[in-house]
Amino acid sequence: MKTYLTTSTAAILALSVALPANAEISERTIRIANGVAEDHPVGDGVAAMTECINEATDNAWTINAFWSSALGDDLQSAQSLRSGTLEMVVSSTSPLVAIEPALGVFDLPFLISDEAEADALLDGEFGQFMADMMPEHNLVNLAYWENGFRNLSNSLRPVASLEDFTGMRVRVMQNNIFLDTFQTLGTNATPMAFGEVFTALETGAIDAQENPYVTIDTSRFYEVQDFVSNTRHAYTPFMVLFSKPIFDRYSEQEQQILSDCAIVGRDVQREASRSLSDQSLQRIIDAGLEVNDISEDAMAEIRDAVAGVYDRNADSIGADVVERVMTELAAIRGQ
Ligand code: KDG
Repeated sequence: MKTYLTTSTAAILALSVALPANAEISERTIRIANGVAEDHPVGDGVAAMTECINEATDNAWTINAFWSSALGDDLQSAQSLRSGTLEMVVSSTSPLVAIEPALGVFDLPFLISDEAEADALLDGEFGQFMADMMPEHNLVNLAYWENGFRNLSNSLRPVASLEDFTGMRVRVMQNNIFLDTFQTLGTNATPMAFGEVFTALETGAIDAQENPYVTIDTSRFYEVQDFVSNTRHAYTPFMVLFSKPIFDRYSEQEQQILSDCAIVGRDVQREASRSLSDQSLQRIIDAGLEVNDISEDAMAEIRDAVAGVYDRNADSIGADVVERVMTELAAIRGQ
């Protein structure tokens, strides 16, 4: 596992050294759940966060990460946090709509255009507005990490137009916005937990799934798919969530260490996600998959087809939340 000592980690170190001599740091064990494999960029973020925590606590804490849904899927893990039986999960926002419907805002098709917008939105006022919804669900969001821009993979054909989606059996994350989007595109969409996707593709129970290149690579979906089409139809954030019942038992200094080190992990994880993306794409191509772009005209037709997803799901997300994200994005874009 790679290790990092970044400038921000050094800053954290300086802070931790400056902590009052009576800083309350007890011995702790933190278990981190996630659905992706350890060689996914989440692994880089966890390594950097762990190094930061070890330095700040003088190795008083033990960090144990569990990969590939070993402790359950995103939603199951988040429920364990809420009951105080698990410390941390790095989860996509999408399956958590079952806990907080407003999180569905991030699943609106083509909402975010690029990584700079994603960072500005998530690390700014809107991200804080969404994070502030978590404590009422017994969750604390420490940081937003990057799942990334999602592309369609399938075993049938290149998707180069709206018509090419027709009838395709596509697995989607478990929420109504993704279901609406892919049903509107003409597919036979099936909500499914991430841990079930590889087997469903391998057995032919489904034809397709959609995820960033780094996930198609590190979860080895390329072994059971033949085509990848560059739809970039949504940007999914990860939330680095902590159990509030457990968090509330930590001292202020310990809570600050968690928050600061999750941010250290964020910067490393995003960088790894973006630098690995091209390598993952090359591995997908080297594995023999056909990767296609989609023409501007075809993308315009696809975007138009799913534009109605916004209005149809505004009530379930919260009309104020949708309005707020659009206003924030307009400001980020200088509009
Ligand atoms: O824990 C993260 C994964 O389980 C999952 O959220 C990844 O994007 C993902 C998906 O398609 O479910």
